[in-house]
Amino acid sequence: MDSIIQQFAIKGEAAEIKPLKIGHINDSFIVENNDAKGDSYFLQKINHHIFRDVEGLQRNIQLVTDHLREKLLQAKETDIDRKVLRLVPTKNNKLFYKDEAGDYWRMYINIHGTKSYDIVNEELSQKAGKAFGNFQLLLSDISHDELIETIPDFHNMEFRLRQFREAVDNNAAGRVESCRKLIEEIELRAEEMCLPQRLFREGKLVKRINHCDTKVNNLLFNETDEPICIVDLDTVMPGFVLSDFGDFMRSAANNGKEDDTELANVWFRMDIFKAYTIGYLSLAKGFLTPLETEMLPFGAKLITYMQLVRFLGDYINGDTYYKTEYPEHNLQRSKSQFTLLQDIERKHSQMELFIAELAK
Ligand code: GN1
Ligand code: MG
Repeated sequence: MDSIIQQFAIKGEAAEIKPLKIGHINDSFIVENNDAKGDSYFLQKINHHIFRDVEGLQRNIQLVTDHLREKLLQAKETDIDRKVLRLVPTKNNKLFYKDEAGDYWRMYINIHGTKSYDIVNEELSQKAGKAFGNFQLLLSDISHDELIETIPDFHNMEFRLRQFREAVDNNAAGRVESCRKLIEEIELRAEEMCLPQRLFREGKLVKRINHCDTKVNNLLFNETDEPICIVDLDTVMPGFVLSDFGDFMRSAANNGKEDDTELANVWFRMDIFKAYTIGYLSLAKGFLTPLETEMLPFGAKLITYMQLVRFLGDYINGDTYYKTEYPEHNLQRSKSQFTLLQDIERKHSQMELFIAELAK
């Protein structure tokens, strides 16, 4: 590991390297600085089986962070180094390092004095809504063809269903029989969930630059619980705003965990939904179309459904995509997402009513 760190243009000397248990895809480490006053670093081994164009991925991140930094400078913000991620280049001035084993590495300056939450209260949720709304606003003037789709068709539901059906047909791990019921539930909703793709083709729904992984813990808060920085920029790409709204709901408004083994814990929190929506719309109402606003609750449903499809598809494939901690982990995740989905369906019209009132 030392030889990898040596490749990057860090200031000072690296001390302890601590592996972090975050994320289902990449491997992350904190690299402490020998000088306690110096920066510490956030090192990641990029999963290049998933992010196949690492060069393009890193270019995207550089572009997005440069753009955000420029916007904050223009707005005369202070403390900008804690508000935008900063990549540390290699000593040869590249944005990643490929080691002899063929693994890809990248490094950021670790932002000090921040925390993230897996569970939020209403106040934090409202602040998060503003922060993610502002993120979309700040990135709204990047032209779409400047960014590559780091994972092609990432949030395209039609594509995700094709992939899922292929997994079911192949039955590579012989698990299909054991999850027939969930497969049926997925198929029952398949057509409904492809609505955004159809609306897009009809020219009714637009794409904007989205984060595409707005899990609650991808927003860092500062010491006084103000949002300070949005992290995990691997999937910033054009998509429907429903994605970012929906993924926050899926993660933060779930009373239970994404992989909860106690399904009674899993239900949709309207208080978190309401607070986030108020925060988000206070920023986004200036650019959202009436259709986008109206469809936000659909976003919560869609992204929870999509995650169910992705987790169950991975279970059926024999756990080739997400990291798992035990053999049935992806199945447990699928059950939790399905339980949440059902509660979102129950509360869907309440959500629509709330948004209609707000948008008045
Ligand atoms: C993955 O690795 P992580 O936790 O940041 C996934 C997201 C899923 C999420 C589910 C590139 O994100 O799309 O929503 O797991 N990222 C990728 O928790 O597939
Ligand atoms: Mg992520």
